[in-house]
Amino acid sequence: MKFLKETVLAVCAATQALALPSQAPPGEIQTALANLGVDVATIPQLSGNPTENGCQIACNALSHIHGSEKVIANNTTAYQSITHSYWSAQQGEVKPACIFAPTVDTDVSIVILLSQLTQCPFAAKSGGHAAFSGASNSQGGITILFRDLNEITLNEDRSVASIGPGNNWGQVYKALERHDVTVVGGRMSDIGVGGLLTGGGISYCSNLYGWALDNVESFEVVSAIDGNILTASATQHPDLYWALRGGGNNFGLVTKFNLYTFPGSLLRGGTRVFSEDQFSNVISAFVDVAEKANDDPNAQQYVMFANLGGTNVASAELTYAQNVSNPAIFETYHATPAISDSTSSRTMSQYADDGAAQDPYGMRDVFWNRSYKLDEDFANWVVKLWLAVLPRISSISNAMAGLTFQAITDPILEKMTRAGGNALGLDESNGPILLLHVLGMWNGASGDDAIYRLINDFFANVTAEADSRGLGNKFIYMNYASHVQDVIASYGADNKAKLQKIASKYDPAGVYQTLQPGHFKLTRSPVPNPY
Ligand SMILES: Cc1cc2nc3c(=O)[nH]c(=O)nc-3n(C[C@H](O)[C@H](O)[C@H](O)COP(=O)(O)OP(=O)(O)OC[C@H]3O[C@@H](n4cnc5c(N)ncnc54)[C@H](O)[C@@H]3O)c2cc1C
Ligand SMILES: *[C@@H]1O[C@H](CO)[C@@H](O)[C@H](O)[C@H]1NC(C)=O
Ligand SMILES: *[C@@H]1O[C@H](CO)[C@@H](O)[C@H](O)[C@H]1NC(C)=O
Ligand SMILES: *[C@@H]1O[C@H](CO)[C@@H](O)[C@H](O)[C@H]1NC(C)=O
Ligand SMILES: *[C@@H]1O[C@H](CO)[C@@H](O)[C@H](O)[C@H]1NC(C)=O
Ligand SMILES: CC(=O)N[C@H]1CO[C@H](CO)[C@@H](O)[C@@H]1O
Repeated sequence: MKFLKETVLAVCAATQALALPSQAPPGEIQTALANLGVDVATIPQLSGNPTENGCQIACNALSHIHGSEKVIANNTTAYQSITHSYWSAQQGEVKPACIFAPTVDTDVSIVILLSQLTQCPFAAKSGGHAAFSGASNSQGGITILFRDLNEITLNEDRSVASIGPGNNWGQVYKALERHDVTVVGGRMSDIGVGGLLTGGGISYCSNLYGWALDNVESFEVVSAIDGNILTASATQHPDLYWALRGGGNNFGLVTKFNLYTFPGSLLRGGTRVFSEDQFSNVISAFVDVAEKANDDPNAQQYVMFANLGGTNVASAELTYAQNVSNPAIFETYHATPAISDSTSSRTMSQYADDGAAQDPYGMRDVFWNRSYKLDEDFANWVVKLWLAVLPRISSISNAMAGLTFQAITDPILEKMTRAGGNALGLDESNGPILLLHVLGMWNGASGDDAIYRLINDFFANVTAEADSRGLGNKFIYMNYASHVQDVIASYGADNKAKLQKIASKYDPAGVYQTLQPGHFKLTRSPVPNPY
């Protein structure tokens, strides 16, 4: 970083020229930048030209401070390859004014302060798997690309791994397997560390250890006030630690996740595919395994119902966190005849790579979710309704959709109370919970409205039926939620109020909620629901 010297007045002038709301007094931001070695008054772009827009000023200032390696300009091939690296087409279409790739945590501090000074909005990309537009790519603003914050280290006794947000889970598992340990993380290699951990995190080991956010020892997070790096743990800033476990990107950008480790990394499992005549047996097996999670927490499952090439199938992913063949807990599945079965023993990283190999990029995608109380009759009713919806989806060109069942089991809910608990608003009295999500994939924006409306209507009907059976549950899982769902409200009024209070303590100007408009905000869904 270049160290710069000079006067204060020019900056105040530049800031006043931009006449901007939501920010700390410019003098304070400037002092904070000076503490990081940046004298904004010496940056020509910042000290002058009020005819330029804030984002041009911010991008030019970043180039001035960091040089061109960390700042990827609009219209370059590097820029294009990064915008093409998002999972969904909706995010790839977003065009930031520039992309900034920090290499140390204080680079993130500087960009957060510069954003306030210029009022240029930003978004941050870890694995880029959030599906909807703007979640981790900023239209006309600065996209912060975590790619190079890619540390993976173990502490001396190997009990805690320190992971930078530039990693995906495949990189994490591979590095840790060399030391014969693993962490609770995503099930596919290419999912990012950052989004998964701040929203939830369902892993192959969740019945054993809980969701990923309940296995974070501490977060290192950039304060919007002065760019300082705060540690949030059970003992330091415990309110922030609670809020970061489910509060998404509203409290700060996390520059390091310190995760508890667990021994071993061998799994035995695979995909078992069933035909439609077995669906009621599959649902019965799903409910049975979910209810017995406390008897043998090595087991993990999800089941997707979809139409493949004209045939309705249920595809069950059944894994066991030890190298054991045919564990008793999967008995009801094993008693049900399958069309195919890919079960084998694999390391966590092999398993996650195999999953990622089937994960297409560049489609238009949507995730949409609701949760309900687990109940076998209701689950059968839901699948019947879904089978009625599937032909409507296949009539949209190049579209496919799957309905997935997962369970938030008693042992998972019990772990949610760990170290002061998390922000999700779930407790054991709710459980076990049936988490439903629909994944839609299609080509061409002309299909957007039909797909969104269809999934919206499906969930409206399912929710009405659940309510009439007394099986309603308000929780919405952020990491599977759609752009029109208000996730934070689903955590309950008390948790929402508590989250807002913590945000106003650590980010009184609301920088992470207003200058970072993408993804789920404390008071709203990413976009209003028009359906
Ligand atoms: C194919 C597929 C498989 C999936 N499998 C699983 C699974 O096994 N288990 C599960 O629980 N979920 C799963 N998900 C859901 C997944 O957890 C979410 O999509 C998650 O948001 C992806 O995180 P990311 O870092 O890749 O996304 P990004 O789009 O990079 O980030 C998502 C959001 O998190 C914010 N964010 C990222 N990094 C940080 C940070 N360091 N600090 C603060 N905010 C940050 C971003 O700004 C953005 O708003 C899956 C999704 C897909 C598409
Ligand atoms: C952007 O790219 C287009 C072609 O892709 C080129 O014609 C144009 O000159 C470029 N603009 C800048 C500012 O580099
Ligand atoms: C990118 O540059 C082009 C000119 O090449 C310009 O028209 C466009 O507005 C720029 N996009 C952004 C997001 O700044
Ligand atoms: C896993 O168990 C199978 C037998 O069920 C055995 O053949 C295989 O070697 C084991 N794999 C490892 C890595 O221990
Ligand atoms: C669900 O309800 C809506 C009206 O609320 C209706 O239009 C739709 O056809 C229903 N059925 C399905 C399968 O979505
Ligand atoms: C809390 C929330 O976002 N609820 C929405 C969930 O989806 C239904 C439609 O499926 C909406 O009506 C709810 O407002």
